[in-house]
Amino acid sequence: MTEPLRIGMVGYAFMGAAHSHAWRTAPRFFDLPLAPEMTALAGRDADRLAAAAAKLGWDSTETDWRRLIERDDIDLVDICVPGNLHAEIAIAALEAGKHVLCEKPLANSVEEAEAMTAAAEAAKANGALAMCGFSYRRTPALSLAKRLVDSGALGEIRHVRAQYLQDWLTDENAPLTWRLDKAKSGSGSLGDIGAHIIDAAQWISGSDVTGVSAILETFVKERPVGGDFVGLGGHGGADGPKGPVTVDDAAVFTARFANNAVGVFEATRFALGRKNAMRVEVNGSKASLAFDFEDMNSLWFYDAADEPNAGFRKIQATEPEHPYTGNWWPVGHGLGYEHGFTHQVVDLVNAIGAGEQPTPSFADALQVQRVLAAVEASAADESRWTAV
Ligand code: SOE
Repeated sequence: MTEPLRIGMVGYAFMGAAHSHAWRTAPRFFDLPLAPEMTALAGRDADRLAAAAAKLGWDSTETDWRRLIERDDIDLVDICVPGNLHAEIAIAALEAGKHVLCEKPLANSVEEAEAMTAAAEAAKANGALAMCGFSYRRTPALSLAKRLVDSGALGEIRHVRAQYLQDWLTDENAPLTWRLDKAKSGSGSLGDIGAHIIDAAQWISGSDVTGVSAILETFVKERPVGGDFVGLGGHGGADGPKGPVTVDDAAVFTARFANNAVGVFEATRFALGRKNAMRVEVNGSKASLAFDFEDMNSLWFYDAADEPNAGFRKIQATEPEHPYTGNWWPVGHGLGYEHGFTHQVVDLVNAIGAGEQPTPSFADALQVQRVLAAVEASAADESRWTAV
């Protein structure tokens, strides 16, 4: 009999649905050392919470996350709420001896991220482990990119080009949701999607960003309060009351890495036509690779050792020997957005089972947070070069 791993999750919106799906699916496709049980879901509104628990498959509910943490039948707390709540919940859960999975970005400030990292270090000594949810690391093609860099196939890394392009805020009447409120989200495109490409760039290149020069811009300064919220954006009432957008709409920056590579980063929710173009391109001394989440099962690879003019070759990352893919469908059948979350749970449960630190750790996510802070400081000071 496999021992249970009893999960308590806080939040049940977009990320809550993605994580619920992952907890349910992971043990059905992967052999895990512990059996995840969807024990309790927490949220403030009792009616909506009950409906979400029924739909997503949770056994019980708590209208106060503190109560969730007090429960003896919870082993792991999964945090899927806006960033302003991450630090308080994560630290309380770790102090109570629970494992923690926390959505990205880790926090809304470096100070919070430092406190969370210190709590994670202290908890680790007592056997409780913490991980941050940078789910794109678990996309097979991007994971393959990391494997190729680690194998030395690219040689010395010289350029990292990373973009995260969406367009769901282009409608000026998209409502003023929490993602546009600095007090709740910490920042805009920068933290919401820029954090993903910073993490991916540092992880794949194996090197930290050491300095940046940045521009932040807010194109639409006021938006309707309320309105119909559909998916991420939706449509607000154009004639109703408006409130201020307090975060960036776009973040652009150049960067240096510790290994001497140079980087260019761009994160925006205003790139019309680009729906979820999370892109990473790396140029090394021997080879290059390129990835675009809008074609997420493919990795493009150019090897200077190939015959001249061979061009980039497309690797379909669906072979059984590619990361994660052997547990799914036959070659070429492809995976989707939700699989990244399932693989995240698989890696986390395996690490907990082995008593090893899962990655990205809170310390890894703190480094991302430091880059976010440096970008904001640089942008606020006419793009001055700012050390991380
Ligand atoms: C919204 O921009 C968002 O949902 C992000 O918050 C997620 O982290 C990303 O995976 C998709 O886009």
